[in-house]
Amino acid sequence: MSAPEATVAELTERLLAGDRRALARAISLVENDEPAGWELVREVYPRTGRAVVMGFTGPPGVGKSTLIGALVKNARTRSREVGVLSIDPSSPFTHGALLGDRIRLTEHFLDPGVFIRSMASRGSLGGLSEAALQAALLMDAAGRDDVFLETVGVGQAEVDIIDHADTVVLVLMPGSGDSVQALKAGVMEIPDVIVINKADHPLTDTMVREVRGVLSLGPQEGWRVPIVRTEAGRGEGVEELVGVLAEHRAHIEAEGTLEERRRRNLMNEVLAIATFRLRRRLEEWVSEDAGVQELLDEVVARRLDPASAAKRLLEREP
Ligand SMILES: Nc1nc2c(ncn2[C@@H]2O[C@H](COP(=O)(O)OP(=O)(O)OP(=O)(O)O)[C@@H](O)[C@H]2O)c(=O)[nH]1
Ligand SMILES: [Mg+2]
Repeated sequence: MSAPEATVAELTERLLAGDRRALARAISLVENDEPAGWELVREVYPRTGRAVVMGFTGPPGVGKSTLIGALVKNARTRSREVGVLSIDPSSPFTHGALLGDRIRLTEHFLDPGVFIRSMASRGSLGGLSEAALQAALLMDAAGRDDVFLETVGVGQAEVDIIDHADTVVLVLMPGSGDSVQALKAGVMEIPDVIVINKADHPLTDTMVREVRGVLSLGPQEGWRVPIVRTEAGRGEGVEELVGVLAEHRAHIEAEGTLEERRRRNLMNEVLAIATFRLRRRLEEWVSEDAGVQELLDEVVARRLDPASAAKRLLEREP
C-alpha cells in the first residue's frame, strides 16, 4: 500500500529538516518494503553524499559496538550529529532491550544528536544489504554528519553494505586467528584500518605482529593500512583512531579515491537491484509460460544443455 502523496511529501520535508521521528519512520518504511519508503529515498537522494560513512566489521564480540560507542562520544564532543546503523543478518530481533544490549550505546539513547538503529530484516529489493543502504542514505539526507555502520563479519559472505562505507575498519582482538588467516588467504578484503581491540589482553603484541606480517605481503604503495590498538571500554586509543580515520578521509579525498569508490559502489548497487528484479521477472515468467516449461523438459530429457536453454530463454524473454 502506498502512502498518500501528501504524507510522503510531508515526511520528506521533516526528514530533510533533520526530524528524528521522521527519520525513524522513513527507515521503518524502507525496512518493511513499503513503496512509500522507496519513494522517499528517491525524493531525498539528491541531498545525500554529504555524510562521512564509516563501516566497522569483524568477528562477533571483538568490541565493535563498544568502539563505536566511544567514537560516538568523541564525535559528540565535536558537536557532530551521528547516526549508527547496526546490521545483523543473523538476528530476527531489531528493537527494544536487545538493541540496547547489542549496540551498547545506552548512554547515548537520550542524546538528540545521536540516532541509533538496528536492522535485521530484509526489504524485497534484493535483501538486507539494499535495505541497509537505503537506511544509511536516509540518515545522510537527515543531516547526520557521521554515519557508523556495524556488521558482523568473519570473512565470507559478509553483508556487503560495508562496501558503501568511505572508510572500512576491521576490528579484531587478540586471538582472532581465523580472521588473520582469512586476510592472508585473500578471503577477506584488506580494510583501510585495522583495530586490535581489547589491548588489555596479554597476547596483543603477538596479534599486532601477525597482522603486520599479513599486511607486509600486500601492496606497499599508496595508503598504508594502520594498525591501531584500543581498549574500547576505557576509551584507550580512541583518540588515535579518530586521528587515523581523519587521515584516511583526507587521503581518499586528495587522491580522488573517494569519488572512485562511491562510483564503483553505486554501480554495484544499481546492478544488484537490477539483477534482483530481472531474476524475479524471469522466475515469474518461467513459472507461467508453457513454452519455457517445454524448454526445461528438453533439458531434463538431455536433448538440450542448460547453457543453450538459457540462451534461448534470454532470446525469447518478453
Ligand atoms: N577486556 C576488554 N573487553 C572489552 C573491550 N571492549 C569491549 N569489551 C567487551 O567485549 C564484549 C563484547 O563487546 P561488543 O562491543 O558488544 O562487541 P561486538 O563486536 O559489537 O559484538 P557483536 O555485535 O555481538 O558481534 C563486551 O562485554 C565488552 O564490554 C576492551 O577493550 N577490553
Ligand atoms: Mg555489536
